[in-house]
Amino acid sequence: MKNFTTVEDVPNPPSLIRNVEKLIQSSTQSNMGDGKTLGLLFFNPSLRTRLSTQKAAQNLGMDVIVPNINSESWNVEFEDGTVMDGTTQEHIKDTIKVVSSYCDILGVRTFADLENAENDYREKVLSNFLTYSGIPVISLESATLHPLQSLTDMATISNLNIRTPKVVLTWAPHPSALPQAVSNSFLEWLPHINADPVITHPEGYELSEQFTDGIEITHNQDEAFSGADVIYTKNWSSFRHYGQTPAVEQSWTVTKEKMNLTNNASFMHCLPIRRNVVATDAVIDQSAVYRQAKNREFAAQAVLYKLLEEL
Ligand code: AN0
Ligand code: CP
Repeated sequence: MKNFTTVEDVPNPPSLIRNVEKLIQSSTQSNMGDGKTLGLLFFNPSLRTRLSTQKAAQNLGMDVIVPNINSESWNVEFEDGTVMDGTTQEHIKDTIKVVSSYCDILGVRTFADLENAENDYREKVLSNFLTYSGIPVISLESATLHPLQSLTDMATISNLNIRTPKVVLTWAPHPSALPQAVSNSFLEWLPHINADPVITHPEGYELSEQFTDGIEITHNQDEAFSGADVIYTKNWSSFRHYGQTPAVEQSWTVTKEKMNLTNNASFMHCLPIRRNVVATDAVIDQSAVYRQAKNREFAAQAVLYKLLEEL
């Protein structure tokens, strides 16, 4: 494996998912990464991705460097061909070439700006990393995908040992506009496990057909929840009216009453979660979310291992 930015970078996704499951069942350490350095650049906030990826690298004997790129470095220019006589001091191309010269593998978090669908969906920032770094690149959530989260989610669902679980991706409310990345990515990975998927969201919140093609979609959340084994919850902003948050009539917050419609489903969410907005305290407190968060470490470890094998 050369990079890890989409499921399409992975030669054998089911095998990688199995490797994560093995680590979930029995964690291991190795010296595979001795003398190797992982660099992590976060242009957006993170708790889980930052810590789980650092921990995973340590489990493999790697050194990790994580500059505070937004607060203690130069202001980065992302536009090509700009006359840099304003507030930005260093071009992203130069940042990438310099940082990668100190590293063997480079991770980057760069969220969607939710202003221009074309720029976000052609992964304007991430593509610079693939072009200029010259070393393997890991997405720590890009404008449109979050593969470390999805790999974790697939392994967490497989580990439930349900033959063909009914997996529901449900939209839930949020006070601000969020990217589609977690949901797109979840759908991109789902065909690589045995699952019967259903998507439910209010009208106006259709995801890109690139990811939903062939999957049942309903605007009736109760109907979707009926008989579900997994309730995967996420807010996202509109794809069609890009980055907007059209008003929604009824409540889409996941409650105990709604969970009672399911087949005793596991409630999953990538976190961070707005309590009593996205889902109620009672739902979150009895959910799989902490297991999911812990499994991020194992997903990152399995990915780093694969990249180190080919260095
Ligand atoms: C981000 C998102 O929705 O993409 C990160 C999730 C892992 N969430 C927020 O910004 C709240
Ligand atoms: N789920 C996730 O990626 O969390 P962070 O944004 O805290 O890294």
